[in-house]
Amino acid sequence: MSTFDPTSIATLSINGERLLQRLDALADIGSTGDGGCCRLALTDDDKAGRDLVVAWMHELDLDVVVDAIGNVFGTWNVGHGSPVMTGSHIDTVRTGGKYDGNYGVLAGLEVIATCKEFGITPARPLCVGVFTDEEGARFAPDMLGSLVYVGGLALEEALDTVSIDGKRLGDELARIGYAGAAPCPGPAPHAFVELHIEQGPVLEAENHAFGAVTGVQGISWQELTIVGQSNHAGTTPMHLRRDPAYVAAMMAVYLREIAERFGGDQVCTVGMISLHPNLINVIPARATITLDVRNTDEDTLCDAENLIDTFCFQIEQDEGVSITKRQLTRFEPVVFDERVIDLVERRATEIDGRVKRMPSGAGHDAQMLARVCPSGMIFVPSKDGISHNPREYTEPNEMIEGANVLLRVMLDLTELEF
Ligand code: HGY
Ligand code: MN
Ligand code: MN
Repeated sequence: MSTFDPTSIATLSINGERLLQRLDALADIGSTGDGGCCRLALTDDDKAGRDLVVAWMHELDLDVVVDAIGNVFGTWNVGHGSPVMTGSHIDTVRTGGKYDGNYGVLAGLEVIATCKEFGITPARPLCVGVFTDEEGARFAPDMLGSLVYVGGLALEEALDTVSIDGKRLGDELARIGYAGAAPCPGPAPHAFVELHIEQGPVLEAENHAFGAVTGVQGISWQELTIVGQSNHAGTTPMHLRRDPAYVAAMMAVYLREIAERFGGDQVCTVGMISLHPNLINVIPARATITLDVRNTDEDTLCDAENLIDTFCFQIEQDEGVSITKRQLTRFEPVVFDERVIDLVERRATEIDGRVKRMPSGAGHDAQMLARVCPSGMIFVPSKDGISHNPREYTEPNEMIEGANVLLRVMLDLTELEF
């Protein structure tokens, strides 16, 4: 039986000072010196970050379990039944900020610490998950660890994934000592709620304090390898060229045209372009380009992908190149559980009535947990809408209040039967 009155927890607050201190301490690991962080998945810095978070889990006397894809779970085994889980990731992109992912993990630890400090015993266990390789920046796809956890990607296939720097995921996992014993897929939690910075401009622009996240947009990642004819930059007439660099550039322009033509939530990004041999006076032999294409609507996302395929076919004919496509990620849009969204909206409104229901533009582990249990997310504003950038920033009091919403929603979820 739980020992708290749902109305009384509305007066509780997490230890904001400890949360902010821990965010800074974690940000020191892999610090890029400009306020940002670089802890690419399964690097030594990722290991050091994991070790620090595991140490904090042990300080809380949590049961710490590592699974076969390296996901780390700290569980306070109180009450009965499957746990209410929160969590996120602590791997970052190469030019990451302090808060993307880290905030949700550390706020989860704060929720448990606060319950312990105030003598609150939930009816169910509380668990904080640290999911492997959420960013997908080193090993695609993104949300890889949570995808394996929910059975969306076979463990062996995930372990054989090769990084952009040529390393096998399973080897890197073993090298950093996080190839855990717990099997994948893992057990479905009772419910899952993730606290995260918005990473976009909406909450700030519309002067909202919180986002009650309704779901996550669809994501399509492709890598195109464009092979042409390497040749001398000075002697080769333009009409005789088969130039992969030109084709890559035209692809980037075409993606922008698709986004402008579709409008709405359509976004298209070329994040990586590499040329071989990448020399000033050589028409490249090969260009490799990545396409990140997203939309909240699955049919529209498919339309964008079809346009890209048609464009590739046509420009192969026109330019005499060959294009090979590798699909790195493909997730359909996800809608969160209405009951969890309602809880987030209600508890956030208690603190500040400026709450917006909104989809997430970024991918999150919650979109994977939504496959196996009622899931949802809480957003707090991102200053200037900046993320995946050392300038990523959220006001301290906004982060503290976001963690307070997480506290209340998690405790509510321990009382809710689905
Ligand atoms: O790519 C994303 O949306 C997330 O940051 N992994
Ligand atoms: Mn994130
Ligand atoms: Mn991210």
